Amino acid sequence: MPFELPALPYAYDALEPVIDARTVEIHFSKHHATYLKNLNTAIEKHPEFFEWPLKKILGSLDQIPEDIRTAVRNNGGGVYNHNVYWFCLGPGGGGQPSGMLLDKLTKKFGDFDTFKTEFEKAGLTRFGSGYAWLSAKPDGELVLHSTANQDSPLQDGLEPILVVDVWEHAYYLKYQNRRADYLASFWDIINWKEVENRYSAIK
Ligand code: MN3
Repeated sequence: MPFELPALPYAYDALEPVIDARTVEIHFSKHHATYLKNLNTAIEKHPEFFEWPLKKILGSLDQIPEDIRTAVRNNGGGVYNHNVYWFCLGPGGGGQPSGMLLDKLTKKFGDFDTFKTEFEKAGLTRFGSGYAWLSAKPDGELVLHSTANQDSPLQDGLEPILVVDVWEHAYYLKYQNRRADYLASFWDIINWKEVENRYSAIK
C-alpha cells in the first residue's frame, strides 16, 4: 500500500494571522503532497518497503537500496517532517507547555524564555533550507538542533518533539525575507498539548 498523507487537522485559514491561508494551502496541498508522490514513486521500485513504517525507513536509511536511498531520504523526510510540523500547530495555540515537558525545558535551558530564544536562533542560523527542532534522545534528554533540507532527526536516532519549517515556502508570501519575524510569531500557533503528548510518548 502506498504511503498517504494525514488530513490537515484544521482549515487552511486556521493559523491566521501568523501563517496566511494561501501559504498553508500551497505548503500542504502542493509541497507536502509532492514529497508524498515522489516517495511513493521511489518505493515502487522496491515495494517491500511499503510494509515498513516511514519512521523505521528514515531511521534505517542504510538498509534502503542505494538506487532509491537519496530519493527516500529527501522525499520520505519531506513527508515525515511536514507531518510533525502540521500536528505541532493549531488555532488557539501559544502559551507554554506544562508538566514534565516544561520541567525538562527549564532544567535544560534555565527558563522557558531562554529556550524560545535558543530555538529561534537555531531556525535563524540554519543556512538555506531546513528545520529547527526540539528533539529527544531515547532516555528523554532534550536536544535543540537544526537539520538541512529534508533531513530528519530520526536519521540521528532522535525523536522529534517540536519543529519549525524554515524553508522559504513556509513563510515567504507573508514575511518575504524576514525569517526572524516568522520565528518570533510562531509561538502563537504551537499546540503545546500535542507537543507534550509527543514527548510523553517516548517514555
Ligand atoms: Mn515545508
